[in-house]
Order: sequence, then structure tokens, then C-alpha cells
Amino acid sequence: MFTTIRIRKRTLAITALLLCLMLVTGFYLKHLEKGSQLVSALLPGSSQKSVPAQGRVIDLVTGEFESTMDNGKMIEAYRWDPSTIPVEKGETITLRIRGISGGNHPFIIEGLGVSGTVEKGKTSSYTFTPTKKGVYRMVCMSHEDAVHDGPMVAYLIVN
Ligand SMILES: [Cu+2]
Repeated sequence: MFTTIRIRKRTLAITALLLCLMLVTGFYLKHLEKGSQLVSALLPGSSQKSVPAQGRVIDLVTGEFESTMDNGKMIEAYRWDPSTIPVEKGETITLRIRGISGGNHPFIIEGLGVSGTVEKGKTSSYTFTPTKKGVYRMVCMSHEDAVHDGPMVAYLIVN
């Protein structure tokens, strides 16, 4: 009987140790995730998903146009909405983009070093500060032209 109790104590101790390890691993992973978000927020031009919004927030969604031709053929185009985004030079903005139509939309903003991926059902935020006047194309790499169900292109106008 004495031995049995000993074994049970040992089993309890091992179980407790395993639970502690799981907790520590969980906390570590959570902080690791936060750390990598912090790094991506500090590195210019990197994907800045899920960091707190800064500056003026501009909301976009991914949309889709669909139509059926007289011959029965269906045509479609994915879109950023809105697709014209006026901002001021030196202004910090956050593009907060909600994925509605389509699956994944990996994109770049040409000339500004901003990139990321908008996923269906998720909202992603990208914060940056354009410092030069101009018109910059925000291009979805999966739907960049008519051949690929686009053009999924928006225009960021820096005044
Ligand atoms: Cu797209």
C-alpha cells in the first residue's frame, strides 16, 4: 500500500510538472508572437499585420464584381474598396483592410515598401508614413490584371 501511494505521488508530480511546462510554453509563444509583431512594426517596409492602429485610419474591404456575358461566360474582377486613397505627405496612416471577397490577397504598395496579405474573414492593419508626393499603386499580386480576375489595383495619392 505504501508503494502504491508513492507511485501516485510520483504520477501527480509528473502531471503537475507537465502542466507547468505547458503553461510556460504557452506564455513563451504568446510573448514570442508579440515580439515578432513589435519587430515588424519597427522595420520599415515589412508586413505590419495586427499592430495597434496609428495616425489616421482608412478602412478598406476586398470586393468583387461579377457579370455574365451574353454567351453565358462569367467574368469577374476583385477590387480594393475604396480604390482611390488621398493622403497628405508626412501623414501617418493606417490602412485597415477587411477581407470579404476572395481568399488571400497578397499585395504591395509600389514605391513605398509596404506589403502584406489580406485574408478572407480577417482584418489586417498596415501603418506607414509616405514622405514623397506621388501616386502609388497598391497591387494585389494574385489579381493584378484582367487575366488574373483583376485588376485589383488601388491608387494611393500622396498630396
Ligand atoms: Cu486579390
